[in-house]
Amino acid sequence: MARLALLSVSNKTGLVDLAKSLVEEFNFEIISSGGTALTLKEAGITVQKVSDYTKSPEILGGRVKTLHPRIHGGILARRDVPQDLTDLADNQIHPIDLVVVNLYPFEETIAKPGVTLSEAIEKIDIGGPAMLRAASKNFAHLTVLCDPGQYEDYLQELRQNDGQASLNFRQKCALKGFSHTANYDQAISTYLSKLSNPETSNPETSNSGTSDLKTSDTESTLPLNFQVSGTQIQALRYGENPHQSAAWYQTGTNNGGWVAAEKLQGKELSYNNLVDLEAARRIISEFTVRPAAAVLKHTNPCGVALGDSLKEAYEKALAADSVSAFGGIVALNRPIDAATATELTKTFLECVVAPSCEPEAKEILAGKSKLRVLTLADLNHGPKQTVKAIAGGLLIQASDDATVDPDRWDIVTERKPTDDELAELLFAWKVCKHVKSNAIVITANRTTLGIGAGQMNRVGAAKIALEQAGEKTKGSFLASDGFFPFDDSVRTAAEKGITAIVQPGGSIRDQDSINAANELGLTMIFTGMRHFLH
Ligand code: 93A
Repeated sequence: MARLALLSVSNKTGLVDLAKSLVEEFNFEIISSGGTALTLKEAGITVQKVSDYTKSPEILGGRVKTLHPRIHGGILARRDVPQDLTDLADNQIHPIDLVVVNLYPFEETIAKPGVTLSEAIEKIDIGGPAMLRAASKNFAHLTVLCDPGQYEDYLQELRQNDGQASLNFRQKCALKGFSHTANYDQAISTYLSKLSNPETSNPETSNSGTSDLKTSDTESTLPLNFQVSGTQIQALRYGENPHQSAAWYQTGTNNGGWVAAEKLQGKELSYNNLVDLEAARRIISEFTVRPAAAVLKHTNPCGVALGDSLKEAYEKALAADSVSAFGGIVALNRPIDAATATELTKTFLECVVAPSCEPEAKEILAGKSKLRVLTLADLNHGPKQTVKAIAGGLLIQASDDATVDPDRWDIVTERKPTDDELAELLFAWKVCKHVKSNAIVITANRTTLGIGAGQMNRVGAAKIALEQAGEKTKGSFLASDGFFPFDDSVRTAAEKGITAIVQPGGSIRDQDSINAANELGLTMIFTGMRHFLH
């Protein structure tokens, strides 16, 4: 038997031309579901109906057309696994070399005015995604096409490679296949979530005009199933400044994150509050083992500390830079207790967030009725992507949520850090990860002493951090979010009394910095991973 191609498409654009080339140029045999087979027959192309090939009629009004072991066995069989080939032979299944599927037009259907739920449900494709996913999974052995725009590229690929698609080409097609089914499922869940939550589908509060910022099927390996559901959670009084309008939108259909946070008291949340709270959530989620507190201003931490109790951690974080803490955002990684609540009420703060709040603490905080107090049970659950708008588009990247893993660190100096020094460097590095670049963080006793944030050169950041740490730099620790291009930073640090440094490494002059650290008796670590934050 010739090579087998399975064609089952709702959008029949380009179908006939593709099929012609497959048969005439590359000697494929074609099997197709009912409507596709009819189109091909009418164009004079030889095709076998899937129902004839499987000897199973299409049933349930078309709900079951291709869901059959002869189809899925042919797609999923590994051509290099003898048992798979035996299974194919025993069951009279032919391996399928090409799967061309595009799905029922679900989104087009629900966009029609007055569409009923049952009409929408009938446009949820089951067999198509099953084939797309199976074929994408088995890209090592076959090609999957889910978009008429790929047909010509595929034919060119065959022409250039003796009738075979290369592994690289097949892998790219598989990625597109999975992106396609992921976006498709996202559209269905968004639709159903709006139905089950009529409040959010209120035309007054939803903005369907700008909804569905779906990714195109990119070739990126990032998890880009990014989608704005078009549901407004809240109109905000204004944006970063009073002349900027702003609103808070929900992404996807999962109501987690800040949507699920409980606001116990305080003034309305502002745009800047939410931006700062998210930065606070990210930094506090680094610390789970000991009670931790972070005080932030304008998304940068101004004080971070660990303590034996939450109160102690907060007091240390506040004292780290009590001037900057005024009007700050506080994140805590333990339930707020009465003792901590009492301390919180002593300073003017914008917001406090913690996993929960004890009843007595609630009463104490209520004395500061304007203070926004939020509880967010799962502080560790962040978005998988970050988004920035640029002229004409959006930049989407995977979040910097790589776990800090000291086991992969490289101690580059003759003097090795003690366990306690290593723990302090880990603390400094975790804080530094959440400081705007260029970032320098100086710490001691699991407390920040000086933070240089957002400077245009590293020397400037170091200057600010050292100045802030003042006399306390003796025996302290330094973290830098980027490598040192020269040895001057190491020399200045040592002069001020810093004894240990953590930095990514990676400069062509790394050895100069290592030599300086050795000469001055410092211990230094290269993390091998940088954490720029812009
Ligand atoms: O109703 S389904 O979910 N059940 C199936 O078994 C099935 N197999 C293919 N939809 C199914 N399809 C879809 O039918 C394909 O994804 C494609 O969109 C469409 C093509 O049908 P036809 O060839 O009859 O026009």
